Amino acid sequence: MTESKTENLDVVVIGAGFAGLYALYQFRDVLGLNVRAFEAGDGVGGTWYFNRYPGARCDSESFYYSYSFSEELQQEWTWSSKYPEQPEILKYLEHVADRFDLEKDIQLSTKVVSAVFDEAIAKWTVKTDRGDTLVTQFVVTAVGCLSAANMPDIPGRDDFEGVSCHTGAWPAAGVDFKGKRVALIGTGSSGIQSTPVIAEQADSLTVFQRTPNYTVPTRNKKLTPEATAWIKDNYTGIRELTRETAAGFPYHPIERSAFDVTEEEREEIFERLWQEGGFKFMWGSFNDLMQNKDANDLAAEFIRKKIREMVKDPVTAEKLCPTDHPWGSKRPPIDTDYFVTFNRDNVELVDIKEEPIEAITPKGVRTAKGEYAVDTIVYATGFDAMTGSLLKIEIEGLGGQTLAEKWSAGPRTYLGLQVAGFPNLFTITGPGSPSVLMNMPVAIEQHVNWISDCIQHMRDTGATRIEANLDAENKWVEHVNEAAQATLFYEAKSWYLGVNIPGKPRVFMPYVGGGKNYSDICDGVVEKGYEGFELAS
Ligand code: NA7
Repeated sequence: MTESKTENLDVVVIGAGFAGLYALYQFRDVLGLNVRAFEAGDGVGGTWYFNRYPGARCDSESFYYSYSFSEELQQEWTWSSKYPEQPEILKYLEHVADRFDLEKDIQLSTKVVSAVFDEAIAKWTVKTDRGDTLVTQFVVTAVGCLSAANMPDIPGRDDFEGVSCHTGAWPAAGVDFKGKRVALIGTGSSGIQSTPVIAEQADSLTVFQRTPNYTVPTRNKKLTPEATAWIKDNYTGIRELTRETAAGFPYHPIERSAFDVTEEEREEIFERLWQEGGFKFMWGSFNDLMQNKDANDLAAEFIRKKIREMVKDPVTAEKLCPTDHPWGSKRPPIDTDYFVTFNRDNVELVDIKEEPIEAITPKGVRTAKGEYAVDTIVYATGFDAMTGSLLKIEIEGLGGQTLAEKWSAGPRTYLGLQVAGFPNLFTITGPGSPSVLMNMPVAIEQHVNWISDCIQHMRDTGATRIEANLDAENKWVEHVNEAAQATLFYEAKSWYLGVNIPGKPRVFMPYVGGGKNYSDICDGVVEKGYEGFELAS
């Protein structure tokens, strides 16, 4: 604890990543409110501050995985490549913080530990781990959907004598793999991105895989001056298109079923998109891959065929072939040289369904078949997604009810923006909104703009308190569930459903209805006088 301060504010923003930085700018510089942001990291950047593992890069292309709110910003910033690496994205966010003079209102290295609503004054009292007490009208969470690292509770984990690190909380000083024997646990996006890079640096790498994953090549490339000029000339149209589409990408998805074409044509389409790389394999191929299992099987089989072609050892290839879930039903990674890395002499794959991990020993990882002695263990084991970071904060709403109590059977929100019983609390990209199923900056800007308009509306009309109505919340939760059940998303044990965290309620958290459809719903709510919300003075 350092010195104790008490401040009166209009808005407390929790987090200073993509969402928190824009929220601070919008509320402070556009609405003119008294705002303070709190950030656990020693620097701004959120996800891009903490996920500095080797090979970390964005899966969305730089020219649309970026802010659209400032024409000057988008004209002055030049991206080096299609899919930039973590250091470049962090530099971009630091530039944004600097350019808009945001840092003076961000308290770094500070965690918000509690927020309690005082009904008598319709304000929140927020406390931090550094002894601050803030009284504020609004609390806006910008804590990220994938920010509470999941360290698996493996017996003996803390007895390991070497270096342990989690991809989502990577040491700022980096980890030296040179000459080391490394174990990597987890084969989601983070494991898939880091495996080839660690394999190049380490003496040996043993990848412990629980579930094989489908991944499509990224095929990153430098942006030429001509491509950059085209992007900068066309930003207006690009940004409009991101707001018009389901996933927040500036591309219209193909309106074609996998069964509208012949087998040869289908192979040719998959092959062309495989060569092109990136998520286009999904939205640029056929429109029924996430609805129709037969269509999905065709894409899945195409990827398995590619794995068998790339991986020389047939036993390893088979272990790497996913068969237990439809392609895309878990968040699909994209990769750079993942599968061919298993052809290296210094890389071994351990299928932990065949030989479960029994313990971490002082010297390494012990499975049912024996001990793997290593110097370093990399946990690429993901996150307590969407709710983890929110529930780490003791949030207490009306009648002393905590958010943890309210969400004991899974998250419940209205539009992913507010929670009944928690007035004047807004959750940027909260559960129940499209969030992680979209290009995040587009989802974030839509949410911040909606919240900002709402606060302005309250100021204009003299309202001091807004709360989601319980009935509207119940209907929205039902709608979010129904939308997911109509897709193949329910067929995977994914973090979308909370299955990766032992004991977490199995509730599909993001809204699959699509970004454009969702933002229309949010706009419709406003047009109907904030339907489903109760505003009061
Ligand atoms: P993910 O996608 O949640 O992947 C985590 C991986 O770790 C996945 O392969 C898990 O296997 C595995 N895992 C999790 N817990 C364990 C335990 N206890 N033992 C062994 N293996 C385990 O996280 P990422 O960080 O890779 O990616 C997160 C998001 O970042 C990604 O979706 C993109 O949005 C960007 P499982 O599949 O659960 O069997």
